[in-house]
Amino acid sequence: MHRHTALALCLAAASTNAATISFEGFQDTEMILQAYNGATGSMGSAISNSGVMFSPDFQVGNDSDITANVGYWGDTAYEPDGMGTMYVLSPANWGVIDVPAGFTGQWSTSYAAKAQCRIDVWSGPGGTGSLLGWTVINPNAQINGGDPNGTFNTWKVATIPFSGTAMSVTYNGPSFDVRFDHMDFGKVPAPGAASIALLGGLAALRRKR
Ligand SMILES: [Ca+2]
Ligand SMILES: [Ca+2]
Ligand SMILES: [Ca+2]
Repeated sequence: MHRHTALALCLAAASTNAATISFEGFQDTEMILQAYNGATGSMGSAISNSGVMFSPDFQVGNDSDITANVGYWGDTAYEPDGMGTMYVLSPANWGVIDVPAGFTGQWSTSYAAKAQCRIDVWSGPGGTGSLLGWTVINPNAQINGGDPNGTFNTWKVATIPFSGTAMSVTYNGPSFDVRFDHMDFGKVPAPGAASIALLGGLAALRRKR
């Protein structure tokens, strides 16, 4: 098979049922709700039709340095993707993200945590079916400061790989104390991407010699 044809097929396969959520374009403290599912969040923001639905427990905070929204909700710095991030505001310390069309391979997110939470990936909607994968997110050192302010300013990536098809992701943990950004559903870093980087590296090495 021609190399370019193989690459194109590989990219097409990787994009099936995949979505990246960056939490940009919301009002401060807006519930995300159906904003990534062809409708709107609680304050009318419509983002995309990616087939991802958030229970009312999930809200967006915009970096207060940029939006002049004071406080707590946008108390972030060095966000990995824009200036909006997601937090949970849940009396039950629980929230669910549904993807009715399903996604495969892995779920991943950037996070800045001041408290521990657990994320589970389920085969059915609403946190039902088989538990396909899970991770515990632990606090990662948060220090004050950044761009120029923000006490959620140290970011890491959490990844849950799994087999089969997932239809929901649940959050178990406190309100406010974990911030999320750049959340990927079914986006696996393609072996092709690594190969291209490797080839680039080899080419650079050759040029140096
Ligand atoms: Ca920022
Ligand atoms: Ca900031
Ligand atoms: Ca963002």
